Formats: sequence, C-alpha cells, structure tokens
Amino acid sequence: MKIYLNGQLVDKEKATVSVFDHGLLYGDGVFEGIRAYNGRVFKLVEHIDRLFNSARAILLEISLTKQQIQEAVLETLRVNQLQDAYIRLVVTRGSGDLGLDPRHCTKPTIFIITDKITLYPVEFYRDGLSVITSSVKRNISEALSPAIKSLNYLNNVLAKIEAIRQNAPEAIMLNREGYVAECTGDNIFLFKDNVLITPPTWAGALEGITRNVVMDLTNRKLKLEVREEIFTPYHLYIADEVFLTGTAAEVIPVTKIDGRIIKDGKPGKETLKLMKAFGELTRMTGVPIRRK
Ligand code: PXG
Repeated sequence: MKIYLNGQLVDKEKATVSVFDHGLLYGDGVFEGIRAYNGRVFKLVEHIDRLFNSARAILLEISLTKQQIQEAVLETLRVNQLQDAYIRLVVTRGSGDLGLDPRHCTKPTIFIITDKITLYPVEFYRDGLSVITSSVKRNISEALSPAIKSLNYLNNVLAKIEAIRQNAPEAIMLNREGYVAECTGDNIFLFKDNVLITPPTWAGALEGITRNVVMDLTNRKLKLEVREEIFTPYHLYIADEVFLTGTAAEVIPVTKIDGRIIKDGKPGKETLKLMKAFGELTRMTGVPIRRK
C-alpha cells in the first residue's frame, strides 16, 4: 500500500512524520474522511472545499491548490488500484519546534491514506443502532468551532469511549446549553410528523457532506419539509424516526436512545427510503478515479 506524503507516493512502512510535527504535538491541523464507490470519489469537490475552509479558519495555508489536492487523491487511489475506498486526507501545520508558535512550521505536512473500507455490521442497518447521550459536551464555538474539522477530536474520543463502555456504537453529544449537537463522527436527524429536523451548524454540528445530501434528498425525492432547528433529547425520545449520517456510516437508523425505544423500535420508513436513495446516489455520481 502506498501513501501520499508531501508530494511523494511512499510505502506504508516509510510513511512517517516528524515527532516535531505540530499536528502531533498540538493537534494543529485539519482533515477529511472521504469515500470512493465503484470507481468514483463521492462529493470530492465538497470535501476539498471543506478542508480549505477548515484550514482557513485555523490560519493554515495549504501549499497546494484544490486542483492539485484532487489530483493527489485520485493518483493515490490509482496506484493502490482501489475502486471502493475510505480516504483520509490530512494537513498539519508541519514540523516546528517545541513551542506553540506556528511561525516555526515552515511548510505544512500533507498526507493521504487510501484504504479498504471497514463497514458497520449489516445488523446495524437492518435493526438500527442503540446509542447513548454522552456526558461529554461538544466543543463550544467560542473555544474551538465544531464547524472546523480539526485534528482536535479529544472531546469526541472521550464521548466515544463513554459509548463503548455502555456497549453503544455511537454517542449523542449535547452543546453547552443542553441542546443536541451531533454524534462523535456523525450528524443526527429526527422525523416528527413528516418533517425532517436536524440541529443547525451554529448549535455545534459539523456541516456534514452526508447531512447536506440527505437534506437535499428529503426535499427533492421524498418531497418532505426539512428544518434546521435546535432540540433537546426529549424531542429525540418522542420522535417518529431517528437516524445518523456520516461518510463512514452513510445513513443509519437509530432505534434506541439511552435505553428508550424509539417509536416501534424498527427503522423508520422515511429513513429506509433515504438509505436507498443515498445508496443510489453514491453509485451514480462522483469524480472518476480513472484518467479520462
Ligand atoms: N460530525 C462529526 C463531528 C464528524 O467528524 C460528521 C459529523 C459527518 O460528516 P460527513 O461529512 O462525513 O458526512 C463527521 C465525520 C469515521 C470518521 O471514520 C468520521 C469523521 C471523523 C472521524 C472519523 O467514521 N467525520
């Protein structure tokens, strides 16, 4: 397996970064998780746009253009002969010294890992997930905006550990005010009376690429109303349907939260329609890996 590292395709064993890299020392960097389906990279342009927005938000200048990053992603997939893949694109502040001052980091570290995808077990999609609400709050915007996909994922990791210790695959994270923000690596949605509701990004949710696709599919395909509104765990408990979205999970139903069964305990019918529509879209669209 070859890894893209600072302009070169190197063997996995040789793909190493310095212990002085500020990505490691301070979590000073940004990343994206992207998927390729059937020879095409899904929403690649949107992922690269978000990477550049995250970088801009932390005043990190990426030394490549968007076009060059896109080509690097495609080339990495080509050398690894991958048609279906999980792609991790990372940009750090680069190697510096043992101080926070980013001026000592003269060039960013850029790497791209492309690997086979490990999917959630099929039962999760068939029966729905049982998730918990974490006691760990989502980062507050005044400290570190949750809209930035930065390498600081410690609060999410802590929430994930809390979930795992309770035998749950995901945890719901609330914001400081107690409103639902999102999950550790997924956005959250509910259906109530045929209206789709998800927290606005300003309430502490990442602007998920899958989230945007699902909102659009609900409008156009399901012809149902979509609202970005703040809500509390109560609104999840009494919802008709709950589901999560993310690049890794795609669209996945939630049938139990904090030990409470949602509606009849089965994946909801609108959720099932969205899972199908999303599946079709991933198979049909995306940037071709192969050179034209
Ligand atoms: N919220 C957070 C906090 C995320 O990290 C999403 C929502 C979903 O966004 P997308 O654009 O993927 O629809 C994410 C996704 C993984 C993994 O391997 C995923 C993410 C981060 C780290 C790991 O499941 N990000």
